[in-house]
Amino acid sequence: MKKVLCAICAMFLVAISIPLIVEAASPHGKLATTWGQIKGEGRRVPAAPAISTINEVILLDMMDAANVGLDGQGADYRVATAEYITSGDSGEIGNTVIANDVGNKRLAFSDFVPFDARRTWSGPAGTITYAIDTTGDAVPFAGGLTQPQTDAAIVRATNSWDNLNCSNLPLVRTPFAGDIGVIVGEALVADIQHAGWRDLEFSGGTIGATFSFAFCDPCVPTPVFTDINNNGLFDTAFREIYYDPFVGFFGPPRVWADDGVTNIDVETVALHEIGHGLSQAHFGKVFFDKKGNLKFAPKAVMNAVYAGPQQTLLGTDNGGHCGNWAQWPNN
Ligand SMILES: [Ca+2]
Ligand SMILES: [Ca+2]
Ligand SMILES: [Ca+2]
Ligand SMILES: [Zn+2]
Repeated sequence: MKKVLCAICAMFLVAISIPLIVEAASPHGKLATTWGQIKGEGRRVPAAPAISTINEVILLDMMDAANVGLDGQGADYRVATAEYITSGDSGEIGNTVIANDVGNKRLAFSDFVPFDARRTWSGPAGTITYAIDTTGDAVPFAGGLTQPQTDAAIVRATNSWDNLNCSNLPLVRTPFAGDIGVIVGEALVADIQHAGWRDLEFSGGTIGATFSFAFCDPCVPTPVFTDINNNGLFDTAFREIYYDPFVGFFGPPRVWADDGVTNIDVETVALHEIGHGLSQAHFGKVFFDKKGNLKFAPKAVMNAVYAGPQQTLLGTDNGGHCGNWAQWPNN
């Protein structure tokens, strides 16, 4: 909770520093235009910008702050992208955002390199490790779930990916009792990290996000991300998953469930986020029809919007996973 309160402070800073963020974000043409007009009119408060824009400004600020911290530590990785998923009843659609200070934006997306010696938190060659925060962060503020229950739901979701026949990918848990979460200055112990429900507060309809960190060389003043296996993708260092604590932005505590019926279902969201952890992007067209009903083409766990419990992987989810991992670690 302490850190969520700190997040409040950080968000006030976001509000104050929005014009600066906007100028830094000039490659995001839409953002720059919107805020530039506001600035030109001398107004402090925008006239109802799209909620997704606010979601993304806040995500970008989290990423910038994390990267400033990593600069100070002399780390050889930086957060490069964040992918967020929204709840279907929010009327918003999730997206991917790219950190402001990513120098070589052309290679926006990243993937793990087999046998990458830089991933010292990874398992023996060919193993992808994961870790789940078991501190108080593992307990959502509402819904009554306990740490063992959220832990079990995340493990079930992990096993759904691990059990796909097309890949021989061992997903191995790293036991760790401390507070996990590099974005908030906590531990790095695995390739895929579940940081919990109490580290970051997302805005709008965002219910979860996965941050992708990639290796850089050099890392200062602007990170140049590496591609040591020349596959056209940044080399993933690790990925972190955060679950949203409050509806909207510090609204009522968000209710999380694990019965496979009640929203918001932990296993379903974990399944989606672990998909990102395993390098899958969002898939499928998602839109609202004229009556405001959510539509998918096709329906997939990797759709950018949560539409209720879906604890099994669907066709395109399997296809995407097999495309990424069938040859691992020989690719
Ligand atoms: Ca944590
Ligand atoms: Ca929220
Ligand atoms: Ca690469
Ligand atoms: Zn997503």
